[in-house]
Amino acid sequence: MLIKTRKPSDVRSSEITSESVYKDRRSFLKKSGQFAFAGMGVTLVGCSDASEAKPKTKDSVIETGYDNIPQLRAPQWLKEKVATYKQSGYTTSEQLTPYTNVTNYNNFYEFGYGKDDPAKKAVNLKTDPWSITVEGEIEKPGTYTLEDILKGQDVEERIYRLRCVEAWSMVIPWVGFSLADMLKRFQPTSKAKYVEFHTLFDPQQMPGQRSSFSAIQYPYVEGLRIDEAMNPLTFMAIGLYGKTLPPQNGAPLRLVVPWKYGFKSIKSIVKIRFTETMPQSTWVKSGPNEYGFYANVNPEVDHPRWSQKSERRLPNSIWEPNKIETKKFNGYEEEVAHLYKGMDLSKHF
Ligand SMILES: Nc1nc2c(c(=O)[nH]1)N[C@H]1C(S)=C(S)[C@@H](COP(=O)(O)O)O[C@H]1N2
Ligand SMILES: [Mo]
Repeated sequence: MLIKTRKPSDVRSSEITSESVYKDRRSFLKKSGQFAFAGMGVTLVGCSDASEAKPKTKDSVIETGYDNIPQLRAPQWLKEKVATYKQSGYTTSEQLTPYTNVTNYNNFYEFGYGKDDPAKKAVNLKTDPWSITVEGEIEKPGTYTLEDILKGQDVEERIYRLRCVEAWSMVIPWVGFSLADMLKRFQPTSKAKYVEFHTLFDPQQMPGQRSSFSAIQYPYVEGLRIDEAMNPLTFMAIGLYGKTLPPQNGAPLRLVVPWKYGFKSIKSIVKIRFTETMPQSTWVKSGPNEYGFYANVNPEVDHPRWSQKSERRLPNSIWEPNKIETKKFNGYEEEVAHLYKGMDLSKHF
């Protein structure tokens, strides 16, 4: 994302379609009875022209919301865990971003810089067995298997907006649990002022980590102040759209911090460290004048190379740019503004 400014046209119109268009098309297809599902995992063939409502090839798949979401390769116990999710009060009336966009328009630089690289190259990421090393200022350090971590942990669905620093956004139904629930179990000491997270480092599996021209250093590291980490909004996701997380979205577990730019929501976590001093996060290291530690969504503080006043809500196209105003703290001001009382957010961006 630091490499170049994305143009509004960087979502190919052939990959997306607006909700209303696909709904119209669905009813058209239902009525005409001409359409058979070809299975998921095929790119949504979209258009903004209703006259093209009939799919052209037999590979065409219409996005279907919660129906036909693929069950991915994951251990049976994890699939069952995700399936136990309950609805929660964390929701929004905004239109969900279709599964196709959520899983084919990604940032996961370990698998390349293209938005479609993660979907293509992360397919075989090995996520079982998976364990997480927890260390630093806590009473209960150790290496925990994913199963240990999820044992006795209830999961719920939360529909959150995700606002990327590149000025696009999505609305995603995650499945997971409050990060605070998990962190409390490690019994942080009074010296624990920050929490640092690391993504898997495995160049054999992650082609981006083998590149000598990498824009960022690996492993990918992110961090939160302890009160941010403990805020009820801060979420650990193990699924989306009711199923286990696709590898391109950070399987088997990733952070979701909805009031911050997307780069804080670190994927495929293998290490959590509690520290007394502020972690050195990947993006701050790579460009401290462009990416701050706090990275709170803030329309009043522009990125040095582009405005943060508005965003493209996916899916969009050049005909339907779907440009909306960016909200302070991504619309979660009521829940989190108090964390930054007295701070100059143009300095602590
Ligand atoms: N390990 C890792 N985590 C990452 C990234 C990454 O490149 N590597 N990209 C971040 C960015 S910039 C965004 S916008 C979100 C995108 O999450 P999504 O692809 O699930 O929508 O993941 C974040 N987490
Ligand atoms: Mo991002």
